[in-house]
Amino acid sequence: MTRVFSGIKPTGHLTLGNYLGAMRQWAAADQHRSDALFCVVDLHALTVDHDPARVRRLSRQAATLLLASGLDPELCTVFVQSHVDEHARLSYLLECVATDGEMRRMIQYKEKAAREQRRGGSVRLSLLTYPVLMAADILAYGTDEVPVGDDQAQHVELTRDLAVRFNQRYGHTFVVPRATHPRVAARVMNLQEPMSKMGKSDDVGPGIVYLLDEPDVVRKKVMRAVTDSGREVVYDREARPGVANLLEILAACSGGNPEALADVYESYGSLKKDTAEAVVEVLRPVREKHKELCADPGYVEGVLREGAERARGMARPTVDAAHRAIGLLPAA
Ligand code: AQP
Repeated sequence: MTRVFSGIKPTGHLTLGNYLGAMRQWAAADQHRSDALFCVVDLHALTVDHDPARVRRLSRQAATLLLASGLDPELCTVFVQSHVDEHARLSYLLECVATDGEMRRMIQYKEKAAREQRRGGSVRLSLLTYPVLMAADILAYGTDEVPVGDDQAQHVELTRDLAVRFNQRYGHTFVVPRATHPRVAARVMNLQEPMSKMGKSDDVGPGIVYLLDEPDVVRKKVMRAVTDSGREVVYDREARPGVANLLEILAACSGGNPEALADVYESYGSLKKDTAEAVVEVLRPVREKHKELCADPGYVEGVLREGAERARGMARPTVDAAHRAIGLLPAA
């Protein structure tokens, strides 16, 4: 059976981008057709300036939202990365096959390092090595497929390179995984800055739709989305990024395709109105389920406890094999 692994970082409140680019597909498709693991990758949240209590809160909220979005612990494994030591163990071994140059070429590193400096902070070493930890997350489970948004494609490519290099140097140890992306909305853009990805820890808050935003807040954000100077509704990502973003969001929420939808609308106003309603409807069941789950925190804790136990059992044989292959003495 195909092994699928993916994760979500508790660096902020989860967004419509996280949902349309990743979570929705995990719940609707991946958990049903594969042996899948979904993880709150909390160690990755420590790579930038963070408040410990907030990370803990956001980790619990992210886990709850994964379940609210439809992940079923009977079908897949849901857990928190730091509860499974194998991730950090394998990360160090992979650091011994990765190079400094490779890390510095990562686009997300360049963007996030620049942002930390803009905010007056320093760049943590873990921000540079973050893609290696992500490779460890994936490789520890013998993963075949990594369903992610577009922005993670370069990191999955690096994971493949590290797996191949390790296998060539030390003998076959890792499955070489591949990334899969959704057909539409693989990169949802910020509604106020449609040339930038909608990211949960961005500075441009009004351009970000959060999964737990009230319906009226969602409507307001979509109705105020920046559009382009033209008047006609056309789907052109380069020349009309604002309108293209709305068409993609509408297509992802209503099941159409962005080019065909462009022909249906004669004004930006009606496109925004329908997009706002479509987003409100897509998020409604998630918000409702989230509320239900919050009333039963013991259930979520139990899912995470069992998930971590299962994940540990799956990761340990591969990480032990890597430990031996690279030249370390097995513990007696
Ligand atoms: N805007 C997006 N459009 C489509 N997919 C997206 N994803 C994130 N943003 C978009 C996908 O969501 C999954 C989880 O992402 P993540 O939380 O691990 O980290 P990220 O990609 O760095 O997401 P953010 O929201 O931009 O976080 P910050 O601001 O902290 O860096 C991934 O599959 C991702 O592709």
